Amino acid sequence: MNGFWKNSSTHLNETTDQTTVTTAKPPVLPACPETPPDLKGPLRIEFNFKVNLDDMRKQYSGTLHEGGRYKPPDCVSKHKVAIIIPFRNRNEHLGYWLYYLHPILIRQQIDYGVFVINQDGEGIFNRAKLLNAGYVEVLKVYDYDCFVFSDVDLVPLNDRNLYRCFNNPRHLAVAMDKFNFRLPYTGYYGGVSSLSRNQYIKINGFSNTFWGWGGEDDDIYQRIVFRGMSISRPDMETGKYRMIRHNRDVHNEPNPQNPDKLHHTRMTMDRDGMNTLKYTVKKIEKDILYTFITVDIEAPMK
Ligand code: UD2
Ligand code: MN
Repeated sequence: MNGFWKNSSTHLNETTDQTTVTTAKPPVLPACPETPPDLKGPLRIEFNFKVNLDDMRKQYSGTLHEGGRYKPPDCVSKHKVAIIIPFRNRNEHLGYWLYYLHPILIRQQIDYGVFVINQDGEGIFNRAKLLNAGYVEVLKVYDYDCFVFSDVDLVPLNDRNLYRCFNNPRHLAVAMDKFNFRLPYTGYYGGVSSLSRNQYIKINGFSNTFWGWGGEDDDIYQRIVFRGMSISRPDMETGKYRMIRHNRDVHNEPNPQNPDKLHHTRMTMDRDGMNTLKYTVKKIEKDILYTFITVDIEAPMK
């Protein structure tokens, strides 16, 4: 038994001589308030220093549970959120992400875990397929009911941008510095988004077939619209983000076939998604700051 599980409803107190067994009820925690009380609003975010993960590990050892998981200590959160990050070879970005996001997520009083889904090998990158694999893997860990899908290089500039689920699929990264803090187009759904379990199931998850850079976010947008849902978004002030500057990675070139595939989403979405997902888990590493899951997604070579 450890502190992480202290929200569970009963535990047994046994005396040593076995004669009396009493059931002691732990103090009942109140529900967390709908609006977290300690949010700061606009934040200052910079990427001009080196993150020391070992310092962070020490700093968070009493707060986070192994695997990068957290529950508010004083109240019960109704938001069980898995944060899923598609990843390969971006350790520096992951450092900044962890540095800035853990304090924000803690202030937001959610019951969360951080899961980095690392693509194994040198094949072509596939962001959406990694997100699908992440969805399946996190449900083996805990009964998550909300999934936030985040690029590793995006940090919110306002902690009122809540990492939780809403009545419709949510697009969180609406005002990025790289797009001059504007939405590049109405159907833009890239960067950071959240879907509840039901919303994700309704759209058969994401496509597994968008290899390389581009289009997979537009495909997700279309799936949502074709299933009769609309997009929920924060206002443009709350939804500000900074993206860490970077070059295009190797093995993630724009794929000229991807834009054309968007004409077929309506026809193919029922046979390309969570019901056709195939991958193998190679390794699961639990750090205090995150769970790192390496998966083989059968990526073709360039
Ligand atoms: C944009 C979208 C992104 C996605 C992508 C098209 C923004 C801010 N984001 O990202 O959501 O739709 O276009 O596919 O507009 N990654 C790795 N290693 C790699 C390649 C990618 O970790 O080698 C991960 C990482 O989490 C990264 C994400 O995939 O942030 C998206 O790739 P990107 O950052 O290279 O592409 P970008 O910024 O154009
Ligand atoms: Mn990026």
